[in-house]
Amino acid sequence: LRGRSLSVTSLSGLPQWEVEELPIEDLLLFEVAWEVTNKVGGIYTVIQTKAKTTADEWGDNYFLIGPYFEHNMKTQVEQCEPVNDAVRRAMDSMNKHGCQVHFGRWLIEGSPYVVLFDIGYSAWNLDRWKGDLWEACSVGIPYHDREANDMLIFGSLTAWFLKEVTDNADGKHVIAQFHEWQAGTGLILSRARKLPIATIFTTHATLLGRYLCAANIDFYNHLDKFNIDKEAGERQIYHRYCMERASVHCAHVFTTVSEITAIEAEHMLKRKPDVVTPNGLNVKKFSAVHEFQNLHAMYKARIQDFVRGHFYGYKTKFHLDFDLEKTLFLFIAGRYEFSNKGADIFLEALSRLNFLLRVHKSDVTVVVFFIMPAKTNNFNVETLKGQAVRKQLWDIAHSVKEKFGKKLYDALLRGEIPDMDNILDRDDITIMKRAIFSTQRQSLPPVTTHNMIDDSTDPILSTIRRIGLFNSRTDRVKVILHPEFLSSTSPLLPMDYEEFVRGCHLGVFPSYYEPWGYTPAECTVMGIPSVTTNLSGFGCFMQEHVADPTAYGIYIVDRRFRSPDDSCNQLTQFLYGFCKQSRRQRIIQRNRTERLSDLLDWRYLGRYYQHARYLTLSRAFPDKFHMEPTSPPTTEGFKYPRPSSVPPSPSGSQVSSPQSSDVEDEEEDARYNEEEEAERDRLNIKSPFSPGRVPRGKKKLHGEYKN
Ligand code: G6P
Ligand code: 1S3
Repeated sequence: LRGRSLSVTSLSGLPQWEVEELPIEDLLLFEVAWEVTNKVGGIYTVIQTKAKTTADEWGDNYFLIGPYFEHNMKTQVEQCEPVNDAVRRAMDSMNKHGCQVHFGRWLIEGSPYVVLFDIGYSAWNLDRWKGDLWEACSVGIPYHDREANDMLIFGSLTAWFLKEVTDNADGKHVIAQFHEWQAGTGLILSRARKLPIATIFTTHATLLGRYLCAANIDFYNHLDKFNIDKEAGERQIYHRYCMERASVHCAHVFTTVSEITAIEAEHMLKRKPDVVTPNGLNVKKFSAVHEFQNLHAMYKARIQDFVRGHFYGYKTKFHLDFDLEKTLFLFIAGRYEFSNKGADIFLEALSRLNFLLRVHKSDVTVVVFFIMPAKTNNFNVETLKGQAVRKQLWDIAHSVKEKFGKKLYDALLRGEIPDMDNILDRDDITIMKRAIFSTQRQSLPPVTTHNMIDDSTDPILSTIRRIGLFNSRTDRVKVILHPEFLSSTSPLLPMDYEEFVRGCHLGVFPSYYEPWGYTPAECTVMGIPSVTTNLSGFGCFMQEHVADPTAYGIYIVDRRFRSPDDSCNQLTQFLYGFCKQSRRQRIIQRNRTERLSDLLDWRYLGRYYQHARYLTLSRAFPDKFHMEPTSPPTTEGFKYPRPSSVPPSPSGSQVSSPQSSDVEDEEEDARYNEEEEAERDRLNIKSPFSPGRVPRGKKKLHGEYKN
């Protein structure tokens, strides 16, 4: 039977692409990850944001497999009975044999089905399963590595479940995609048992890459020189490394999230990925064009309030002496891996920026937030006091304003203009004076909001001490370490992460080790410019697909071909250039940044996953599925064009970011209008993905499907 492929038209000018159509009704798709309903790191974001696109495509034939945790189940999953016979029978059989398998709908967009295994409940099988793994691939797991043991239980349960499903699949073909080494044993055991499933293994980072980079080794220039077994052994992760490498080599199709990680994988794991599947996001468009700009203003006001409290003070050398209207908010956020995430060069660049702003007598102040979770012993008193003082001043101002307003109103009713000198009585003045006096402080605003457990050895605090960025009055760069993820219920900074990002001006992520890097991607879809690097998957992707990333507010630091000092200087120049922009220029830049969202939408990037699925089917069941030789799909050569209002300049140079100093107001207005017009034009383009999608259940076959 000859199938056909579907030509997907472009999303706001993105390239067309032939997408393989699969006979979904004859297939079952399982995606296995430790982070299903379980937020640990970036893989959670991949699975959670992609769920809607995959569920739209696969409907009731799509299942996610993950670990069961009571809290996650209660808060994120609506329990229900499986409709699918094979899944129901598999669960029943396992539950009858001493396992606890839970089923439900994950309450996220797309509401995918989830199958969750209780790891602790099945732990009694551990020794037997260790034996199975040894039989399958001669990998032994030491008893003291609790995490690896848990992963073995998870993998063994997954393989058991898939065996039961395939036994009951009633002719349906099964695809199973396993994410990262944690899910890998499920794949190894399935293959060792010769289960009739098409498998995909996706790595989001390599174990050795992460370890070696964190040790400050010149990783990318020595990729082919490492004795990998020895390196893994020395770090006591040899067994984990073996689990990872065996998973990679057992899979019909091996994928990773970026070109840079593909190169790394080839060297560390000795297999070239078959497909690169860049990470997307579930991009939501507001009906109002500039809503994201309004949200920026709204959330910035909330951050300003926090800053008012943090830098409170009166008539001492410590008081809040900078203009919040000329203050920029920068931030770095993520897993606390000091050098891998680039916190080291960021701090160094901030010290240089501070110097530049001071010598050029800039009136701009930069407040930089480090949102990286570390061990703490709650908020520190000084930080809490700052917010309490601010609140007190606010309350007093409010009550005096009420009294003042009433007196003014009464006077006007009497037809008089009140005597302004006497409108406030002595008590009011006393209360206000006392409030002002109470805001005196004897120390500098703290550089951290929490009591740090490892205060003396903490790498961020140690670097701050060394470079001397202590939030003193003369510093134009102020630093605040918030060593906890943000939450809207925090008594200090009650905002969730998304609100905070929207309120900031620039996200700075100068990572050294970053297979993809969701943080700058999230900034982009919210219309917030960001700094990334050419060692991050996201940075490379943008470099490849955007003609002039800087013009769009994507600053890419070269950490691959420059020395650390040169990279740091480049970062400093990016930051300094950003500080010199006028408000108007920042608004223009945000508009441009937000325009790149389509490129990061799963509706566009999901097709790489589609391709990987098709490829694995054609390898696992070659007599049923046939892969066209024209694949894999590629966007090679496609570049998002330079914004129309940017004058020609060397690509990637900073010149293309809208600079304030040399742009006349009139010229600037003209550009602004042009930008606006272009944006309106863009919005008239109807997205082909919404109404044009092939409805579920009406999929056509692709390639040869002989049944
Ligand atoms: C948004 C709002 C504007 C506001 C601006 C501030 O664009 O719509 O009303 O003036 O943000 O921008 P800034 O970069 O100074 O925070
Ligand atoms: C990994 O999480 P990480 O922050 O440890 O996977 C993410 C999702 O693919 C990726 O964005 C990130 O770069 C990796 O490092």
